[in-house]
Amino acid sequence: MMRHLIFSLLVLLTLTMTAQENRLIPAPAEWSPETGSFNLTPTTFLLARDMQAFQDAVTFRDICIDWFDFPLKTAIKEIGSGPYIEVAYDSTLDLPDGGYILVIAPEGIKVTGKADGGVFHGLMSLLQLMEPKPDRTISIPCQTISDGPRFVWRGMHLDVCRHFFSVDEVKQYIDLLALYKFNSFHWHLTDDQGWRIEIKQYPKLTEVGGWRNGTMVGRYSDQQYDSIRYGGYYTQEEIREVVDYAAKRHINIVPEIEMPGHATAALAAYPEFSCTGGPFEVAQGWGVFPDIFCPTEETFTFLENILDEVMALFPSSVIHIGGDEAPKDRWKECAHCQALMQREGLASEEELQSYFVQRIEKYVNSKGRTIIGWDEILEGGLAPNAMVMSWRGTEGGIAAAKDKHQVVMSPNNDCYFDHYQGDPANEPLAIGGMTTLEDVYNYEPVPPGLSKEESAFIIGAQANVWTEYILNFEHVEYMAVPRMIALSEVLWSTNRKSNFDDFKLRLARNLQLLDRQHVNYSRTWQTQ
Ligand code: TNX
Repeated sequence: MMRHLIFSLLVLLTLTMTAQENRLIPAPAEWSPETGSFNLTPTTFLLARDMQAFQDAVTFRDICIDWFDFPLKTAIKEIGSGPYIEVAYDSTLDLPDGGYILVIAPEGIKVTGKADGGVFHGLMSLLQLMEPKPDRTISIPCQTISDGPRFVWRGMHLDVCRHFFSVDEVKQYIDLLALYKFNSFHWHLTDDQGWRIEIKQYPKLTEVGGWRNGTMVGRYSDQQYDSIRYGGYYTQEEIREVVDYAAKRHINIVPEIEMPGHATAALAAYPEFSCTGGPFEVAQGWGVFPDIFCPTEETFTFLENILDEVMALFPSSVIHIGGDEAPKDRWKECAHCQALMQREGLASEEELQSYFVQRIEKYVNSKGRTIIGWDEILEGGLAPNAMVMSWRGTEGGIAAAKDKHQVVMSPNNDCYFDHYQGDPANEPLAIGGMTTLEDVYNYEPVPPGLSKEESAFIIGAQANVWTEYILNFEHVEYMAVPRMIALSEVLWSTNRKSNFDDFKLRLARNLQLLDRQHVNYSRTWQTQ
């Protein structure tokens, strides 16, 4: 009887131990739990062995204050006596770039990271393991983790045009990306319904293009509008602040400036860059609009000047130029466009779009950057060095990879977080579709039918949060979380077992972290 009891107790103890330890998402490549725990106290030093690691240490200290109201002392020095967390860069680690080794022992913690992001990713794992106690110390279970990412592009997107989100809210979004080891934030800054980035040479882009005189409310089919002036934009100073905030979290921001379509807000401000001359109003409803940039020399100069300011603000090696959903009606009726097509020997308006994108690509390349565009940029011929974001399914991505172009997969079936995540009868109004947590978890970014060499051009994936039907930041959180947590495992983990039940167990524990930050995540998956 006694033996039975001891055995049961042991089983219970092991279970609670694994329960405590096994809440890391994305799942690490290798981990071994050990007995005991490290206790973080206000006298624990966070020691960096080099300047790069010191920057990560300082960011981690800030995050610990934010999350746990816990002040860690930070310094660049060798280990002395007393408990410590030590962080160091090590380019010789036998791990993929961004990988790390995290050793948690009763006497101290060591995080060694490879290349850009390694130490920080290790610290984010550490953060997920931190368990605050009532006496204001923090307990961390002993273990060793050796980890590194599967894909180099682990992205999340946010549309701030259809609805606008403040600098603070964008930072909160970036915090979530950081916690789950995303490294790319695609900031969708311009669209028909609003231009959201200050451009000094063209102040009307935000003065006029940043505001609309009403917004579609409710279902698209109802065609109802309010008449409330709505808008906002980020100053260049605010943009720099966000870029810096993200960089400290090893997240690159890819800005998107839409062309030639989704340009109504820009054309409302500067109608001279359209084919008809306007006038136009910033769009109040959703959808695809016929007035797009006209491919005149003046338009190219305008766009190049804008891109100059954008590239000065964003260090990203990749600049998103949109390229999607550009109806060709205006170009078909435009004498300038038709003459240009004749002169350049272009057989169709699709080829004219390709000419447009190639000119922009040449300009962006001349500044040492690469363009990425939605898969429509394949139509009429892909620009020579362009990367492709495949959203209308996987075909565009497959074609681009076969053509030796780098591809970020973002197919709408699996990666559109504006879709419903559960029965529409119980969910807030969404654009449509159905992408459950399980769909995201089981998503495989490398499509079948590619050879090994071709597959290497699929550099990762990204989920998109379009905000036509997402009115505030709490709703962004509801749509993005926990689906983005599932995607993080798809993108990071090399040993994903595709065991959704196991993922759900870890997720339940992991979400306790987000309760602390009052993140408005969805619980729909709990009833599926
Ligand atoms: C298509 S995805 C769009 C967006 C919409 C989205 C809604 C893409 C490149 N274009 O403009 O917001 O669908 O799901």
